Amino acid sequence: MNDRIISLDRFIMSEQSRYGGRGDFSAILSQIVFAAKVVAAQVSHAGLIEDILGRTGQKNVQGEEVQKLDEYANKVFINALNYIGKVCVMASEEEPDMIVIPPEHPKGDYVVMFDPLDGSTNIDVNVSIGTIFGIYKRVTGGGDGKLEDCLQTGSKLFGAGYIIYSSSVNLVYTTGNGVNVFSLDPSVGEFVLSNPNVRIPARGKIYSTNEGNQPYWKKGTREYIDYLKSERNTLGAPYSSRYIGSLVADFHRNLLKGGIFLYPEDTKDPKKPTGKLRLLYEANPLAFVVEQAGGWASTGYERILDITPAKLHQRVPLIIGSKDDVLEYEEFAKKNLS
Ligand code: AHM
Ligand code: MG
Repeated sequence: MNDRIISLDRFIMSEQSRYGGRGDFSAILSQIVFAAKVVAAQVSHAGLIEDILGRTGQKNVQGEEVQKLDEYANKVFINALNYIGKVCVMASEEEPDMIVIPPEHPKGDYVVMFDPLDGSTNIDVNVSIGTIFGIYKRVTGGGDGKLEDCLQTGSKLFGAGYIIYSSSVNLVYTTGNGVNVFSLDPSVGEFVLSNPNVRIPARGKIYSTNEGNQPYWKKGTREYIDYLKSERNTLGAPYSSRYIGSLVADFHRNLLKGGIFLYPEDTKDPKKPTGKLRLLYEANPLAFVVEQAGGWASTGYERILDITPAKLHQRVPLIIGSKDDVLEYEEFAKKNLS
């Protein structure tokens, strides 16, 4: 075998020796990788399997229709992590409450937050979707994990990442020492390092937002997007617009090419005045990844990783990507406050 090919297992082992761990975190990551492969296999068959594709007719805790593949992915990740003795509690975007570890299994020192299948409204139309995860050390003593283990600020993340199910399957993760991208080689069923130590450009040429929400945006956001589309901006030329509508896919493109993603606060739905995306399962893990790659993530008013969560399914405005772009957005947003 070509010794320049670095498998994910080899990479995880070398990282473990760097931070002197006992292997608990590595075991969690290996289970996430296993679950990702199982989900990837189902995603690639989704168009073929009638009872997987499509809706269940039920609503999830966010009041949204649940897709069958969401439920499937949710179960796969729970079942991959709940018996290994390394996790004390989990929480998922698809579950109303914390996920307790069954009494027959030992409890560990880590807490896992995840969105099992983000962008799931795109499943039916064969657009990229993803899984997002964040991993914390527990703050409570021992035994079953508690709500306070789940409600930690993002700055306490021990590791975070995402998987993107697309023309190829990528796993992107960080343990606070840079960001690495792995690609699944389907011929051997293993992830191999494809983009080591990714750095996001300080400024991009792409903005990514659901512009259909413009009538509901605050003045600062409207002025910022108009500015990007003009020749008055820092580039001296209009930015390009790219919006897939799958956070993981929009984020991944901007991570590699540079750019800014915005899901700002809006007045469209009075029940969601602070935007759509969830702090624990979406914003925090991606904010940790982007900062590790040299980027920035903000609500427009404060750093995402500094927010103290008040509840499991808390939503936040999310402005994330190239650092200079996100900081420039903050100036527009803050000016609008006065
Ligand atoms: P989901 O977790 O229910 O899939 O919703 C999150 C998704 C993100 O992937 C994406 O950025 C956003 O919702 C798109 O929302 P909209 O359709 O309002 O533009
Ligand atoms: Mg989601």
